Amino acid sequence: MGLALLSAALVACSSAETTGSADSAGSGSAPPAATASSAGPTGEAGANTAPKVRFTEFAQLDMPVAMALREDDPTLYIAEQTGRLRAVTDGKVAEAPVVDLSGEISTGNEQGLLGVAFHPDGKFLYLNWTDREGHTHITEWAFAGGKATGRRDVLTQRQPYANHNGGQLAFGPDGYLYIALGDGGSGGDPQGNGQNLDTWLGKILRIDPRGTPYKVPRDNPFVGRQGAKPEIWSYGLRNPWRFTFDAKTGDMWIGDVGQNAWEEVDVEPKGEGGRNYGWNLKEGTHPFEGGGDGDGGDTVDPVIEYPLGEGGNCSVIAGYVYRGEKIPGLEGRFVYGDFCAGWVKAAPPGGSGGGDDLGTVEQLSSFGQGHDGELYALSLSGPVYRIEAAP
Ligand SMILES: [Ca+2]
Ligand SMILES: [Ca+2]
Repeated sequence: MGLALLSAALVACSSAETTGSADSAGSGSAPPAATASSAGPTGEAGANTAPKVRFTEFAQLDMPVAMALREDDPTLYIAEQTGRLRAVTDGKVAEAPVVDLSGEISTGNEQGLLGVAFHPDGKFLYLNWTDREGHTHITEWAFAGGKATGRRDVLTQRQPYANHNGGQLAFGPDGYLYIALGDGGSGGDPQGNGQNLDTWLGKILRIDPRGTPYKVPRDNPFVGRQGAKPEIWSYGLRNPWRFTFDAKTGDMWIGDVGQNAWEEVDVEPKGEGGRNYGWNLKEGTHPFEGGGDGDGGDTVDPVIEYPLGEGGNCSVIAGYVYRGEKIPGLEGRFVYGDFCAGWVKAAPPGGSGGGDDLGTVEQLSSFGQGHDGELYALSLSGPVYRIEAAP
């Protein structure tokens, strides 16, 4: 496996690495990239009112990018971009992978094994990955006794370019599988996929994956509309690498990676499908050059945006609204970060405003959420951290 290639950035990123966080044993010792938010109080929010937390490393993996849980199962299932799904129980990584796709994946910066989810019934496992030609597969395995068997392709999407493949898989509170697909790639969405309802690219899809090969929920927003794909849940997305559901409210939080200027976080009230998040008419709240004559006023603006490039920012990484009990000061706050700059922040409840700093994680790739609501942070460089209250 081409390690030099794989050690490159997950997403387009021209910036320097940052340090790991306080408890990240052995990570770099250089100071974090200078961002307004990398340490101490943020400029916009004044005093940092976030609770003090620490990032405690508890496992080391090979390019971890996604974490999933299974009902009534204490094991954490962590996807490695290099193609293996690993089981982590009590901080111990099982030697044998649950699934090994390492011989079948493509290995570009935004390719490989990208997402994992378990069906709410615990009996089926789903992975989102790109094959040797770069095309996206959503694949199912029957899961029992720690073993994945009965592999079945649920859905495939041809990819016109190597980048912007989305990646997230998550079951919503409605029991349906939501799938993130980027705009196909290149730059600026040259095919106009984000605004085209006749392609899955640049969308979040919603399906019932238990079917032949799957079923479209009858109440999907574009069912029956001519020229629109019925699997589409929401559109106008560039590269929604990660989205999550608020465990309490069911709202969806989407981190959509920006083009040249703005990184953004979108919030979707529970069950409100059919929304247009603007790309490529807009980037963040701003008109996108080359994206046409504006949005006609029917697009949904993000609740959080921050400038790309500034202070090493490159790609927003959506986390979770905190619903655990061990860090009361985080209750109801959306935890998210940036891949290159490495900062992790807690947005105020409801989202607006950038939020307060919690710390930094080198090459932050994703977040996870435990059965108890406590959060995890994954670093592409290997460590997986628990986010804990600082003593
Ligand atoms: Ca692509
Ligand atoms: Ca947008």
